[in-house]
Amino acid sequence: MSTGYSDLDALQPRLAAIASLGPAELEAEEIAILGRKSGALTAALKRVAALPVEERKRYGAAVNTLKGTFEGAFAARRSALDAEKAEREQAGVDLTMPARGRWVGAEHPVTRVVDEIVEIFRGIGFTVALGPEVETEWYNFLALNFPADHPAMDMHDTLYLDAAPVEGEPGGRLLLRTHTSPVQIRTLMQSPPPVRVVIPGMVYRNDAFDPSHSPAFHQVEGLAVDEGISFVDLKATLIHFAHRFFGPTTKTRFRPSFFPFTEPSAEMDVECQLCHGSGCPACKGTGWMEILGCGMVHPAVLENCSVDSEQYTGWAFGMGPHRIAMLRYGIPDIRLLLEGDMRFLEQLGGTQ
Ligand code: 2NL
Repeated sequence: MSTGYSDLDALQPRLAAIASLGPAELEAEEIAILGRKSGALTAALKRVAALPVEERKRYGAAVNTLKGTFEGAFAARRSALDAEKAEREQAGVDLTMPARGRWVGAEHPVTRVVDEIVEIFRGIGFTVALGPEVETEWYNFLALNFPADHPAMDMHDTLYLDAAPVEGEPGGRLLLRTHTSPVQIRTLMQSPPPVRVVIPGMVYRNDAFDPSHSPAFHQVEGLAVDEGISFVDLKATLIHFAHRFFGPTTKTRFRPSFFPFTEPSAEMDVECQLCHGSGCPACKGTGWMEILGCGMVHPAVLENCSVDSEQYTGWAFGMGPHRIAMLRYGIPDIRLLLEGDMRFLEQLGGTQ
């Protein structure tokens, strides 16, 4: 309620706040308002003497009324706190007992692996690109130089949508992307070289669950296209990646392979992370573990994206972060990374 004096009205919010003060705050506030040396209302009372007689009466009365209200509020809060304290003591609550620890959560091991991979490539000038998970046959297969009768395009391997195809282009059937390569195709079509991108994301295949397969899994792909890029750039960059990710002395090797979208193609192995090369059940006695597929971008893929394959060359890679997390942490079954079982995740999680 207004007293008609702004210095007194300014104290109203503090009056209202008393009901939620703790014991120490209550004591400090009482001194700040009513204290004999420097209390706000004590100071107001001292000003009364300096006022003209008429004013003195009215202002003095207003100060005294407010003082009474504050005194009442302090007393009420004090007895409420006393009652709470007595209740706690009776209930046997020990406020000095340390609180129970809380598990605040942690990054999923696959998320951590994806982030680390992306950060290593960002550190050498790659940018990150993302794209749709529903794609057309053209972006997912045909632009990547898959022949129209390639078995990967079969319904047994790829999840097609039960929806009308995109009209007016060959390969308009809709599907769940089986790799993140269509995002590289979109990137190349949109921005002319030089291109250096990494693409993390979910991909889908018509696979049943088993220890090393899941119908939905993560992939990270990378692409570098520029003038004068050679297989030396591919090897140097991927070896740099392996040294940053697995440690600077990690041995690597490249084996010839085949993908429709690269020529030549290779698979890259790192020394087994469990036995470090001597041979164990995890690496089937070979001492090596495959971490990615890679190769020089096939000229037909560049031409499909309207990039002149006489002027430009490039290399690309693709890897499965689930697989890499399994190699790194010695996880025997991919399903452990997908089921969200806290007993498993807590062992790897640490706290955020
Ligand atoms: C693997 C193999 C690979 C690529 C992905 C790619 C993308 C474009 C052009 C050429 Cl646009 N290549 N990506 C290249 C080689 C291998 O993935 O085993 N992934 C898990």
